[in-house]
Parts: sequence; structure tokens; C-alpha cells
Amino acid sequence: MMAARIARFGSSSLRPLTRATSVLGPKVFTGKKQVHTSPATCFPKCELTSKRYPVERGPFSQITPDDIKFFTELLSPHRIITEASELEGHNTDWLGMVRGASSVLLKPKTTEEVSAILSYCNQHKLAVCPQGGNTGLVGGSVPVFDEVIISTALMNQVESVDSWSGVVVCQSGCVLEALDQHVAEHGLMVPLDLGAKGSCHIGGNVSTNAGGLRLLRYGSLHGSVLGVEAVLASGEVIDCLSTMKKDNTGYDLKHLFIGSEGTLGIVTKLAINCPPRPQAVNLAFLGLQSFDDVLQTFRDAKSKLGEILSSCEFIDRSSLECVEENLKLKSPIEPHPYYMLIETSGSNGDHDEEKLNTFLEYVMSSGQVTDGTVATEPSRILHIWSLRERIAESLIADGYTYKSVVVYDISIPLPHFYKMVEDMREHLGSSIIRCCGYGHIGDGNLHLNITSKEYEKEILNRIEPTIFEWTAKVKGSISAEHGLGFKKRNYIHFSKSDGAVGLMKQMKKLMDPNGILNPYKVLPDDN
Ligand code: FAD
Ligand code: 2HG
Ligand code: ZN
Repeated sequence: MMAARIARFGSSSLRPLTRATSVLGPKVFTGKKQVHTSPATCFPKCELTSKRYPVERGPFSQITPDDIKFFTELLSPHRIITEASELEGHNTDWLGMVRGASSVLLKPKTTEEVSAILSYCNQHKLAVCPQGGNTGLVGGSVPVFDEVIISTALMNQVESVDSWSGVVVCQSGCVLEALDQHVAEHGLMVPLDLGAKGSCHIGGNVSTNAGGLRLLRYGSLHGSVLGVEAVLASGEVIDCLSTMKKDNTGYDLKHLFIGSEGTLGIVTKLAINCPPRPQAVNLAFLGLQSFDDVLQTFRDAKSKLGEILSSCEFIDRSSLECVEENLKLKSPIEPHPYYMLIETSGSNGDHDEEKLNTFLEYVMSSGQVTDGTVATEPSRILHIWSLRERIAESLIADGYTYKSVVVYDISIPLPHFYKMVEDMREHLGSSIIRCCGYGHIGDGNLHLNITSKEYEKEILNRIEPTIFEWTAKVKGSISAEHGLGFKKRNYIHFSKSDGAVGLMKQMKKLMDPNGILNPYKVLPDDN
């Protein structure tokens, strides 16, 4: 019995593989992108944010023909969008849960143009909403009312790649996947990977401090980003575009722009430290019977795989069923209550294979893992990754049927990790369709998703603030990697002290005295 199980793992020869292609490339996103370009045919129009949520418009001016004239002269007509049908996708978020009513979108190409736009908007008290790939999940990337959308779509130039140091300097509108392919030509990789790679922009990633699938190995963007160039609300360009790994000259201001979700400045350029692209990548997909087994397997993966462990992801049965049912993807193993993806990346295929096999033999012989498979061919690796990366997309498909998907992205101490899903499922009972959990278990980051038949305030009231109280009680974070945006701003106090929030407000006042940059986002409303 055991020999047969191990054979499933051990028989494959682990071949060197450079994972240069995308798991969820533009092809898959084409479908989703249609939501943004022709929402009426693809997704039911969601209610306006200003109607659905209690929020008051700030004291900003409204756009006038003179403003349009100024922007048109600055950018030329084809880089200013005022057509309602074209704007629709940029007014609506990826989840289809928030919708603004902006009547103008600007597409600058250079830092100087961003500076001129902001300087004008600041003088005329016009609020703005910076937008990258519009894949954010907390309602930060779309206007709440009629803010001017400033898109980085045309700021997609790579300035330099230093293959000695591994540092790439680029504009903020580079699509993550395209940037990764570009640095691959120099034997490097962008130290960030996530399911939205085919659409999200590196500037959006930095502005949200996105975590993703390999934070376990390469750390957060606060470590990988060496330099930032950003434009303040006043139009002043702040050049912190250091390319040095060591630079202790004064306050490290770049960190203010990493994770501040466009509320302190618009990020225009970045310098990123890229590690060498691994030569050998292997991916194991495991089935487990209990959550204790999941935790033990994670601990064993860390100790037995050590430096080659590059990702450790978790999926529960309901999440996998959602991908199987809604996207028709097939699991390579029989149904289990829990699944794990364990990826190794290294420079020596034989060495990695030996280590991975030792680990797998151990977890199988101890009974922690009851089934599994190792992908060695690129196509199988991509298929297995798609089972994990496309869960968010499959839940949206649930949303087509059930009309409402709420996403909770929570950091939680590992012993409590799955208890939260179980408690929430019990708490919500039959009022919902699905309550499932998956995520970056290697970083203690749970994605808890709840789908329901309709958007019902009553259901939301049963989830929030209970879920945040629960998280605060175990000293977790109410936003692990997606940020606060519009939807979570008033819950910040569950994870930050009054003193910390007070200082954040002072910093906002100092850097954006008129509050034009992404208003109604990140910071809580003044009550
Ligand atoms: P947008 O959504 O356009 O904007 C996000 C925020 O950043 C907004 O507040 C916006 O105003 C601001 N912003 C954008 N560009 C700039 C700029 N140049 N300067 C200043 N502010 C700016 N996130 C994770 O952390 N990990 C994941 O694993 C992950 N997986 C995902 C999978 C899918 C399928 C989807 C749809 C989303 C996922 N996300 C994940 C969320 C999202 O992709 C990330 O937050 C991403 O970093 C957003 O990038 P974007 O370019 O789409 O930014
Ligand atoms: C992921 O890791 C994303 O797939 C999306 O962060 C999370 O939809 C979610 O809950
Ligand atoms: Zn995630």
C-alpha cells in the first residue's frame, strides 16, 4: 500500500525547469477583462458605491469643460477617456462589488505628465484615484464618487536591468508578468508572483504591498523594492530611486509609498531587487485528512526542504470544489478535506529531487499525507498552480450565480488558522452558499471567502465586524496582503492602535493637505 503511494511520488524524474511562462496569463484574464470593457454583457452592473455604502462626498470640485481642455492639451485627445462605455470597466472593481461614477480617465506616459496632472488637480481641488491593473480586492482602485482616474497603463517602460546586481528599474505601469518575462532574459525573476500577474501593474503591487505565492521565500516588497520615485499631491516629484542594496542615509521614505494604496503619492518608477531565476522547480500537490496534518506537514517542509522551499499553499475541499465546478479544472488526486501545494526552487535538480523525495517519503510514511502527486513537466506544473491561483476567479463565477462574493484576507496565528473558517461557517449557517478557506499558509495568511445568493446587508452585518473581532482576539491582522482600500478602512483599529492611526492621519495631512489623493480609502472616516 505504502510502496504504491510512494511510487506515485518517486517515479518521476525531476527535470530542470525554468518557470518562465505564466500560470494565469493574459488569456485567462481576457475573459475577466471583458467585465471591465463591456460589463453590461458580462456582469450585472453593481450598485453605485455611494448608494450601497454610507459615505459622503468630500469638499472637492466637480470636473468642468475647462479641466477637460487642460488635460486634453497636456496629454492629447487619445490619452483622455470620457466615453461612458469605456469608463465603465475602470469605475467598477474586479469583484464587481464597488462602482464609482468618474467621468474622466487620464493616461499619462511620463513622471512629468503625472506631476502636471496632480499639480493642476491640487490647485483646482479635484480628487483623483490612481489605477494600475484594477485587480485590487478592497475597492481601492476605483473611484467612490467622481474622482479623476489616473491610469498607469501607458507607463510601461523598463529603464534598465543590471544583471550584475539583479536590479531592474522600470515605470510603475509594467504588467507584472511582462516584467517577469523581461527580466527572465537576464536570468532573473521578479520576486513576486500572484494569480493576477497577467493584469496587475508593478506600481499597483508596490502600492498595495502585495504578498502573493512566494513571500515565504523572497520576503515582502518592503525588502525587495530598493527605490521608489513618486509624485506628491502637489505635483512635486520625490526621487528615492536608489538602486543600492544598502543605503542608510536618513529616513527611508520609499516605505511610505509601499502599501499606502495611492493615498500619499502616485508611484511612477521603481527599482526592484530580482533574485536569479531558479533552474529547477518542482511542485507537489498533496491530499490530507486533518488540519493538524497540514500544520505538521508545513513544519516538516520547512525543516526538511530548508532553503529550496519556495511556496507552501493551502486549499480546503470547498475551495477546490469551486474551481472544479465553476472552471472545470480537474484535480490530479481524489477528494480530500485539505490540500497543500509545496514548491521547491533551486539550482540543482538532482539535489532538489533527493530532498523532495526524502520529505515526501517521510510525510507519507507518517500518515500525515494520504495522497499526492509531483509535477515535473511545465504543463502539469501550470495545471496544478491553476487549481490554486484560479480559486479567486472561480469564486467570482460563483458570484455570477449567487450575486455576492466577500473576500477576507487575514493574517492569523497558525493554530487558529482553520478554526476561523469552521466558526464562520457555523455562525452563518444556511444563509450563505459557500464559506471556504485557502491561502498562503506558509505566511499565516488565510483567504476566507463567502458567497451568497444576493448582496444582502443582513448577511454582511453577520460577518462584519465579527470576523474582525475574532481576528483581533487572536492578535492577527484584518488585512494580510490586500490592504484596506475603501471596504476595510473603518476597521483599521482592529489591527492598529489609536496612536498609530493618529500618526498616519498627520502624515496624510502633511503630504496631501487637500486630501485629493484617493479619498475615502485606507484611513478611517472622521466621526
Ligand atoms: P489596482 O487594483 O489598480 O490598485 C490597487 C491600489 O493601489 C489602489 O488603491 C490604487 O489606487 C493604488 N495604485 C495603483 N497603482 C498605483 C500607483 N502607481 N501609485 C499609487 N497608487 C497606486 N494580492 C496579493 O497581495 N496577493 C495575491 O496572491 C493576490 N492574488 C490575486 C489574484 C487575483 C485573481 C486577483 C484578481 C487579485 C489578487 N490580488 C492579490 C490582489 C491584487 O492583484 C493586488 O492587490 C495587486 O497588487 C493590485 O495591483 P493592480 O495593478 O491591479 O492595482
Ligand atoms: C489569492 O491568493 C488572492 O488567490 C485572492 O490573494 C484572495 O480571493 C481571495 O480571497
Ligand atoms: Zn493571496
